[in-house]
Amino acid sequence: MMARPSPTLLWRRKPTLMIVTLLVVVVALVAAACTSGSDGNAASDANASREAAGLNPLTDEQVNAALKTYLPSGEHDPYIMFASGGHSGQMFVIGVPSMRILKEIGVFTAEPWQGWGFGNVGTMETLAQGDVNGNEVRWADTHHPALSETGGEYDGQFVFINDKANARVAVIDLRDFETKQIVKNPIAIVDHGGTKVTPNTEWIIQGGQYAAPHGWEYSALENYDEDYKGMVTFWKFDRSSGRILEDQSFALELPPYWQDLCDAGKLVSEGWVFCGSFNTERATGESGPDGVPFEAGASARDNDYLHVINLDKAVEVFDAGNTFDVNGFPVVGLQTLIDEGILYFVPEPKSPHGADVTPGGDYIVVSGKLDPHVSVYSFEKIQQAIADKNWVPDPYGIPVLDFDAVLEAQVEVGLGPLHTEFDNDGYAYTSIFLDSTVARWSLGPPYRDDGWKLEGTLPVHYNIGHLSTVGGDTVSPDGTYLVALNKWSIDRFFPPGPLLPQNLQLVDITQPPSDDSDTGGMQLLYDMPLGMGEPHYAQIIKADKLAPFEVYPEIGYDPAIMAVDPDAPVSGNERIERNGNNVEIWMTAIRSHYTPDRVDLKTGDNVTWHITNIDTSFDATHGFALPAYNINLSLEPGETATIEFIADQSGTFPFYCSEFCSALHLEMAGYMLIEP
Ligand code: K7E
Ligand code: CUA
Repeated sequence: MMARPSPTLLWRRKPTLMIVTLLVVVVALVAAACTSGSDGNAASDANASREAAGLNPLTDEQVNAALKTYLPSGEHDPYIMFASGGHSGQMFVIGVPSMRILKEIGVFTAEPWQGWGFGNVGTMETLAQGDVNGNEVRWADTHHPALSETGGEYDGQFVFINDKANARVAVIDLRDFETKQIVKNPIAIVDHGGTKVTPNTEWIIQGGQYAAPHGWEYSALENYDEDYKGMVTFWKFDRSSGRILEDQSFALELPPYWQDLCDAGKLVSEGWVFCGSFNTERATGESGPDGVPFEAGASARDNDYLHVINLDKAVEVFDAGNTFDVNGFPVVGLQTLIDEGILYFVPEPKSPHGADVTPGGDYIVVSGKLDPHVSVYSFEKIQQAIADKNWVPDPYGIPVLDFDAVLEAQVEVGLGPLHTEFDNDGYAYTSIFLDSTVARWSLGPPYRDDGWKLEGTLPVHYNIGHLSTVGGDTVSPDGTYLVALNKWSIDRFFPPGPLLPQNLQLVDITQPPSDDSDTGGMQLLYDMPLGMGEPHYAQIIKADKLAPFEVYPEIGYDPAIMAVDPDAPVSGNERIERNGNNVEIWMTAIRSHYTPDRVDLKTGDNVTWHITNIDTSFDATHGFALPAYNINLSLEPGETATIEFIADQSGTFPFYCSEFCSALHLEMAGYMLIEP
C-alpha cells in the first residue's frame, strides 16, 4: 500500500490545495446551515414538525440528548440491559442507549408468544420446578438479575434471577435467552438478597429476608427469638450443564435478622460475601408480642449488621459434612459459623439497604435509608479487626467488629441512599430515594487521590430504587451510561389509569465532574416507561460479549436439553402411530406447511405430539396454535417441541401457525378431528 502523506506535509507542499479545501468546507457548512432550517439551528426542522403535532420546541440541550440516544434503523445498541420484570415474573432485555425493548423472557410466569408454559412439555416442566409443595405458583416478584461472570467480568453465558415472593432462583441460558431451570429454596419461603454470583460463577448467592422457621414450619410470633431464623443460600452452579446442582448446594443458618442484598467479594476480597440486614431489633409487628408496628420497630436501632461471610471457609465446613439437614438440604449451623470464624458483623447505619463491593474488591459501600451518608468499609481493615479480635458479641454470640476500626470513609450524598454502582474512572453512583436523585461521588485511593467527596447530584423522576451502570458491579465497569430505575413516574407520561408505569431514565456519565455543573457532569437523556411490573434491578453488558444462536445449531434441537432430541421428527419420518388409545404424532413445520396436516383422534386418546421446525433461515419461526386445549408453541428455526394432552373434547379443531411466517402463512394450517 502507498503511504499517504501527512496533512501537514500536504499543506506545506500545496498551499493552493489548502485554500481550496478550506473554501469547500466553508461552502459545505453554509449549505448545511441553510438546509437545517431558516435560522440555521439544527433543531428547527424538527421543531416545525413538533409544532404541527402540538409538541413543545426543543432546546439545544434536549436536541443534544436526543442525538445521544438515537439509533438509525438497522444500527444495533452497543449495550444490552437485563432488567428484572418485577411482578411480571419475567425478565426484560432492553437495548442501551436506545432503550428499546428487545424481548420479555418468560421465566416464572407463562408467556404465550414464546410458547412458554402453553403446552410445550419442556417449558411446563421447567415452570413446575418452581411449584411450592405441589402448589402451582405461576407469578413471581423478580428483583435482581445477575449475569454470569468469569474473572469478575460478565461473560455473557447465563443470567440468573430471584423471585422474592417464593424464594426461587431461575437460570436463563444466553445462547437462546430461554429459562432452563427454576430451583425452590428448601429452607426459606421468601428471599431478597439474591441473585449475585461469585467472580467465576461457582456460586449463586440467595440471601434471605423476612425471618421464619427454616422450612417455614408453623411457629407463633411469640417464639420469634428461638424459632425464627435468617439464612443465606449458596447454589452450586455447573457451567458445563448450565444447571444449578441442588445436591451440591448449602445454606447458612443466620440469626432472625432480615437479611438483604448480598454482594460477592472480588479480587482482594474474593472468597468473601457481604450481605446487608435490617430488623436486628427482631421486631414482631404491631400485633406481635412487642406491639410496635414493623416500620417503627424494625428501624428503632441506630445500626444493623453488615454480614461478613467467609465463603471459602463455609465451603470447607460444608464439604466436611459439618451441617444439619432441613428438608433434606444441608445447613451450616450458627454455632459452627461462630466457632469456625465464618461469620462477622459490621454495624451499618440506620435502615441499611444496599451493600456493594468496589471494582477492586477493596471496599464495601453501604447505604442506610435513614442516614444521609454512604459508609465505606475497608476489606483490609475488616481483616485486621478480625485478626485483632476487635469485636463485641451480639445476642447470638456473633462477633460485631468495631465500626470505627473498619470504616474507611463516609460521604454525605443525600436523603435515602440505597444502591451504588461504579464506573471506570473512580466514581461511584448512589441512588437517593427520598431526594429522587443520583449522587455521583468519588472513591478515594487507589481510585482517586482527591476522593471521598460528592461531585454532584442529578434529579430523577421519581423515587429511584436501583441504578445500573455498564458492568457497574464487575471488576471492570464501563463509564458510559447509567440507568436510573425509578419507582414512581407521576407526571412523566400519559397516565393510563391510576396504575402508572415505572420510569427507567437513561443518563450520560461520560463527562467528568466540573465546577460549573451541579449534576457532577451527569446528563439526563431519556425517559422510558415500563408498564409491566417493577424492575428493581438491572445489569448492563456490552453487546459484543453476547453470542446468541441465530438459529438452533441442528434440526431437531430441544431447548430444554440444549441438544438434538433423537426422537425429534425430521423431514421424511413424519407419521402418526396409534397404540390402543395412545396416539403419537411426529410432525414437521416448514414455510408454509405442517406434515401431516390432518390428525384423526378419538375422544379419550392420550396424545403425544412432536413438532420440529425444519426451516433453518434466520428468523423463520413458526407457531402452533391449537384451540380449546390451551396450547401455543413457538418453534424457532431447528427447534423441536412436544405437547401432551388427553383428547377430552370431541370436535373439529383447525390448528394453525401463529407467526406470520410467509405469504402463505394463513394457509399454514391443518385439522385435528376428534371423533366422539
Ligand atoms: Cu427494590 Cu434490590 Cu429488591 Cu432496592 S430492592 S430498590
Ligand atoms: Cu409458519 Cu406462519
